[in-house]
Amino acid sequence: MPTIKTIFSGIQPSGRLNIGNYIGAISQWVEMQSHYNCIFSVVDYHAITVKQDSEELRKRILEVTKIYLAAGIDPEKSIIFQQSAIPAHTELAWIFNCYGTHMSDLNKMTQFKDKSGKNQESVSVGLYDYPVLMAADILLYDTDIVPVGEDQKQHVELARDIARRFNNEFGDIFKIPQAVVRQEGAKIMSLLDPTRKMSKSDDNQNNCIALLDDVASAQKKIIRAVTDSGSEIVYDPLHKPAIANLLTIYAQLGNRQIKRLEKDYADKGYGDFKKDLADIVLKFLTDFQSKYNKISDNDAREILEDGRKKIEKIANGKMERVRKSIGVR
Ligand code: ATP
Ligand code: LTN
Repeated sequence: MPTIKTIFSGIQPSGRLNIGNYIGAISQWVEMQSHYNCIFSVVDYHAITVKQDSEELRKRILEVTKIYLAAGIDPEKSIIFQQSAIPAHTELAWIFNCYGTHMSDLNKMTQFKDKSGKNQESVSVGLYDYPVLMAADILLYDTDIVPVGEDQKQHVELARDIARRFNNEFGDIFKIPQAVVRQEGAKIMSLLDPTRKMSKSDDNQNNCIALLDDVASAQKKIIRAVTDSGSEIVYDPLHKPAIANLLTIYAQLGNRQIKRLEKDYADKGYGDFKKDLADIVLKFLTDFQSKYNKISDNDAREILEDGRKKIEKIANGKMERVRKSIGVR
């Protein structure tokens, strides 16, 4: 019998989750959970690599959990847990800091460069070390596949390198994982600047449609989204990045093919197109939020606790092997 593959992924509770997180990551997870062993984490120790307000963070951890559930992650099929509830993640990250990771690896990470900007000397060491914690998350559970958006591919590549180096030194302890990125929608761009990723920690929330946005203001954001020169509605990311992005959002949230949309809008202008897209967004968010509002904070707490119980043994088993292999046991 072929063994069922393991999927691991996570989102940081660091801001208001948006349709980029949904399209690039969560919607893929929902499709995968019927075919694989799935583990989805609320990666709170990743969130604290940048300053968080503690009350806000506590609230966001439950919010992200409820978003997973509302999006269709089924706790009967998938394990949902909070990263900080399993101390093995940070312990393994420390060990990987010492074995398997080189300074030169982390110096190459584009997310660190983007997020630290001009303040490279004053940002937290945690932000720099962030990909090592991510490698620990993934490798702890013998993960085969990591479904993520485009921006995370480099981090999964590093997890592969760390696993290989560790295995070379200590024997066959970690499985080599693989990133899986959606063909369409792996990088949803900002509504006002289609050269930048839509990002939940963006200071200007007019760039993003949050999953919990008030639907009327979400519609307005679509109507105000920038467009490209010309008037044709065609998918051409190089020359028409704004329209390509809006077409992708339309296709993903409205369950249509981009080719079909191009035909449907062949004789229409940007105004009609954006008005229809605003309706698609309204329908999607209304439906999503009605599911979200039925889930209580207590439901979320219970699900995280169930997840912790289910996963603890696996993490501890792997850590025992790791501790023995490096000689601390
Ligand atoms: P932050 O701005 O706080 O770094 P983020 O919006 O980039 O947050 P993450 O928590 O880093 O979100 O990402 C969660 C998941 O969502 C990852 O798999 C990431 O690749 C995916 N993702 C994030 N933004 C987008 C986007 N604009 N398009 C597609 N996928 C995305
Ligand atoms: N770095 C990821 C979040 C994350 C993750 C993971 C994703 C932390 N650990 C393990 C997949 C697997 C991000 O999206 N910013």
